[in-house]
Amino acid sequence: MKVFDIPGFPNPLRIRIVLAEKNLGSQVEFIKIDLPAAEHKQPAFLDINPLGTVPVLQLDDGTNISECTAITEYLDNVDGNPTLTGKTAKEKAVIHMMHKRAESELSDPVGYYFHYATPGLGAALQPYKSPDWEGRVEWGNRQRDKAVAGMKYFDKVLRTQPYIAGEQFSMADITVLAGLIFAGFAAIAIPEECTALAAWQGKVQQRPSVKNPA
Ligand code: GTS
Repeated sequence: MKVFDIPGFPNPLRIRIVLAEKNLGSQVEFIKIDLPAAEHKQPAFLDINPLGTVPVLQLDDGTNISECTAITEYLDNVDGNPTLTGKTAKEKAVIHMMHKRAESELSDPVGYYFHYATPGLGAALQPYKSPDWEGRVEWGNRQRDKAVAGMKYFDKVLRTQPYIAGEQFSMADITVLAGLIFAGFAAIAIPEECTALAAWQGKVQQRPSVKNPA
């Protein structure tokens, strides 16, 4: 298997944590894509993922799988023993619900804020981020506010249960964690009152897969 990504970036980190959780890191060859140089927006990479995002998992038969949710589903189920995406119908449904919220209420808005309201990854990528749109900074700032509201939502969730989707660590935890890491990089602070979220972050940061991702 190959993974097209760039080390240290938040969405690639999600998959590198999954690979470590599933002990699959040694089976993967990583191909570095130069995001600040906009390599992911050039025809060669768009042939692999028309949406121009990383990470992408390429199977040995040449199948390209993009979207962290889809990649995680594959990696979690390939050994027949899913530990991150749920075993029962109910577990799967709740994990997917909370995972969608992790993306839509936290990690995606942080990314939009970073790319639209700040210089983002720099000059080479900005032409791909609607530079002529007058409202881009105001919209980006609203995405930052949405991300902060998302942090408050997950703080509330974690006041009643140990993990984002219930009693077990799951891919929803990985996505919230990556969202918080991205938020830190984009200088969006966790509100001080979000003590349950901060305590959870301290706890999941101790997991071996998070300390040593693939
Ligand atoms: N929904 C996608 C997924 O789940 O894989 C999001 C992937 C994504 O946005 N990746 C970022 C990217 O490729 C990389 S990261 O910097 O957020 O980690 N961004 C490219 C761009 O031009 O926005």
